[in-house]
Amino acid sequence: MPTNLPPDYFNADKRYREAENLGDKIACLEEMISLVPKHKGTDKLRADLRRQLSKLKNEADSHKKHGAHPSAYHIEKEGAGQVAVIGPANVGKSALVAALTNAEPEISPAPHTTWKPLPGMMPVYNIQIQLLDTPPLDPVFTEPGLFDLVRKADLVVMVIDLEADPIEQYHASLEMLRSHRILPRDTVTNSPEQERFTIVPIIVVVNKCDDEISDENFSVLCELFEGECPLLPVSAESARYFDQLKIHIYEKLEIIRVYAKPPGEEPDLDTPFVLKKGSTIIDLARKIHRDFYEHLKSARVWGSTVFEGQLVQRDYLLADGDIVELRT
Ligand SMILES: Nc1nc2c(ncn2[C@@H]2O[C@H](COP(=O)(O)OP(=O)(O)OP(=O)(O)O)[C@@H](O)[C@H]2O)c(=O)[nH]1
Ligand SMILES: [Mg+2]
Repeated sequence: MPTNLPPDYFNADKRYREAENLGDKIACLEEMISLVPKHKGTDKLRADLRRQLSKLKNEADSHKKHGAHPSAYHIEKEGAGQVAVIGPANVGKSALVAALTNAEPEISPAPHTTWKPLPGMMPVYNIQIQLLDTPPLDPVFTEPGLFDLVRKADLVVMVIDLEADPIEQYHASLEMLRSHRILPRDTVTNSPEQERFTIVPIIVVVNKCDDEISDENFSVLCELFEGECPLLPVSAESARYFDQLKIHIYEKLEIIRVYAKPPGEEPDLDTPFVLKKGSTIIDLARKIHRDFYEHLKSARVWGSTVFEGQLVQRDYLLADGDIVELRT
């Protein structure tokens, strides 16, 4: 056994052995792989773990084909991005997901209403983003699957409650994430210790900002929060600030919408291709079809170029809203 494996590795290993379903086993293995320090002495261990992981993933795929149920915490990504809505009990996570998406989670004044995650699709501009309602963050009741879900999400929306103790809720939630080696991207300092953490982009949302009076309380909260992180107000009940929240989610996902235009035809502006920010012509070609990727001869762009319909190179950096004509 190689030396200098961190204690967390053994915790993950223990959970891996105890895990009862494939989804949880895969998540634990992925965690273990991320925890093994990279040096010659661990080459064999890392190779063994990877082999095991690929075996389990194959098994999971064949289960899926035969209709077996994966973990409730494993939710297939759909749409332009997967956003985990997390936070303490009763802050209004389910109310927000219900108001912003087509999902119909149970909402109740009693804490711990939600017991398993539920997806819903939220329209933003002309695309759909997947929101996941989740059970509350709670030091006693939260299942490890919730942290796996957070690690895999493209973005986390942490909800706190203006009417409760939002500062305490924020710190407690952050601490729970940290104890599962998850850090908000904005707090990353590049210290060696943080190498073993999963870094996730997080938006902190203050719910129950229902009216002007709560806006004043929100301003006070922002002052107290100075130096921590930006806060976004919202009210699931009265739909206040929904547009602002949706745009913020879109921007934080760091995606762009690009429209393909067949030569000599109009572009279809209703169905964009969604790409990561920083994508190029060749990334778009790859996304559309293998043939385009392999046989791409030229590309013209309307939008971010100096001239309309300008000929560009394969490594041309695309921008949100660009219209692209690819020729093979
Ligand atoms: N005033 C006000 N109440 C809200 C708002 N959003 C939710 N609530 C109320 O807050 C309570 C909790 O809402 P839920 O959506 O069930 O909260 P949750 O975070 O999903 O709770 P758990 O599933 O227990 O974690 C309910 O009584 C809601 O009606 C809001 O924007 N304003
Ligand atoms: Mg709920």
